This record gives sequence, structure tokens and C-alpha cells, in this order.
Amino acid sequence: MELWFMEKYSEGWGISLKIKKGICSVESKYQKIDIFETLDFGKLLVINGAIMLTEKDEFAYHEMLVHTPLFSHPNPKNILVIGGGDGGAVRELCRHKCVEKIDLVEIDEEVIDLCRRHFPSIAYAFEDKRVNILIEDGIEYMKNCNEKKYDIIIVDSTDPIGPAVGLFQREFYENCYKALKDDGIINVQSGSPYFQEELLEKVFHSMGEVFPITRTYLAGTPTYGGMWSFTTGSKLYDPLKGPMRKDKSVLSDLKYYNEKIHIGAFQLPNYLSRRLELDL
Ligand code: AG3
Repeated sequence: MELWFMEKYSEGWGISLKIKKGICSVESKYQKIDIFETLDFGKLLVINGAIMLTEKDEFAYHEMLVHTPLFSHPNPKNILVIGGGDGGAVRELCRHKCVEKIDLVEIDEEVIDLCRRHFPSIAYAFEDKRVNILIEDGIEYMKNCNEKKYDIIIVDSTDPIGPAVGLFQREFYENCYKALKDDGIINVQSGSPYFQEELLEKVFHSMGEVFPITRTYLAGTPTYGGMWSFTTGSKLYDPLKGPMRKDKSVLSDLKYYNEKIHIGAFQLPNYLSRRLELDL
């Protein structure tokens, strides 16, 4: 008998991975978490039926989520990650020697514990001394956050379902704006450019109402259906202009991000430029 996991994006379209065995299935306080061993994508993390990552292709998403905003800033020191309980975003942040402190605000401790146990190649950076883990609701955290505290905020969330809904709303971006320094940058995952176009449009416009510079870019992510979108809000620096720093010690270790990809990723296909009302 063959066993396949499928995430359905619509009635007629889904992404499937062949499963070698189930590793664990947990009902946490907030969500259902499943981990499987797949035939050729390594281990797979699923939350509420949505693919969060596989060991084989998580590098593309995490590198693009983190290094694009980090290299768009001349000296990022104080970083906040909302979500990201698997540790992938933190691992990429820790490569930057200029980063002094990383606060990770994750609502579900169970995700962190399971990833520490089953995804050591992703979660190992939780042990870095610069990382401070807070088990809290990211939306509440932002409401009460000190002003002008962070250089960069990274939002590594699930889809806008359940407790994550508020992470895609204007009020949340306003709180992030306040918590960022005068030259701060926020970067969020903004959904599938094929299956969540409406979400992407909403994120782009709500962010645009709050930040003077708003940009969307794409990266190739096979297990999220081909491509994924990220949206950056910036107070001063324009990420579209390319990296502001060269840091060989970071760049030489990466598998996806490079200076040319940084620039190329912001070039959007026509249908998306039209949808976001950008010049073609
Ligand atoms: N980021 C997951 C992106 C959302 C995926 N959505 C989906 N498959 N429907 C969080 C996990 C990576 N750190």
C-alpha cells in the first residue's frame, strides 16, 4: 500500500509527498502538528493540514525570508521574529555577526519542542546565546512592545487561520511600525502568488498604508506549490535597490540567496504587477 500526504490548495489542486512513515501526531493547545518521513524530501512538518516545511527545500524559504531584509539594512543588530517556531529563520539570522539579539515570539511551545527533537538541522540555532525565546501571542506582544526597539521584524507565520489571522492585518503592521527604529524593516511571508492572490494583495495594500516603502518579491519553493511571496515594509532603505552590504562569511554558506537573486526576486510577473497596481 502506498501512503501519500496531500495538502489541498483548492478542490482541484494539491501538493503530495510520498510518506515512508509517520513520526508523530500531536494536538497542541492551538493546533494539530504532524511530522512524517517522506520518500525524497526528508522530514515533513505539517500544521493543521498545511505544509510548513520539508528538510529538502526549507532553505529556499528561510534564506529568502531572512537575508533579503537583512542585507537591505546596513547594520541590523536587534531582531524580532514572530512565529518561526521551527528555528529556520533564527538559523539564518544567526549567520550574521552584526546581529546582537534575536527575540523569537512563538505562541505554541509544542512546535519548538517537536522541532528541537525531530529537526535538529533547522532548530539548532535556538542554542545560540543571542536568541531569547518568548512563548507568547505575537499580536499581543506587538501591542505592548516598546517603541523603536528593533532594526528588523520577521513574520514567519502559518496561513491566516486561527490565531494567525491578526498577523495579516493593518493594526498589526501599525504596531510593528512603532516597534521599529527610524530606519527599520519588516518582512512577512505573504502567501502563494498562485493560490492566495487575494491575501497577497491585502498584505501589500495594508502594509503600504503604514510604511513609506512596500515591496513584494518571490522565491521558488517546491513544497509550497512552486513559488512563494514575501512582502517588505521599510521606513528608509529600499530593498529593491539590492543588498547594502557584502558579507562573504554569510554569503558563502548559502544555498539560495545571492546578490543577483536579491535584485531579481523583486521583478514580478505581469499578472502580479497588475494586481498590485505596479508599473509593468
Ligand atoms: N511558514 C509557512 C508558510 C505558509 C505555508 N502555507 C501552506 N503550506 N499552506 C512557516 C514555516 C516555515 N518556518
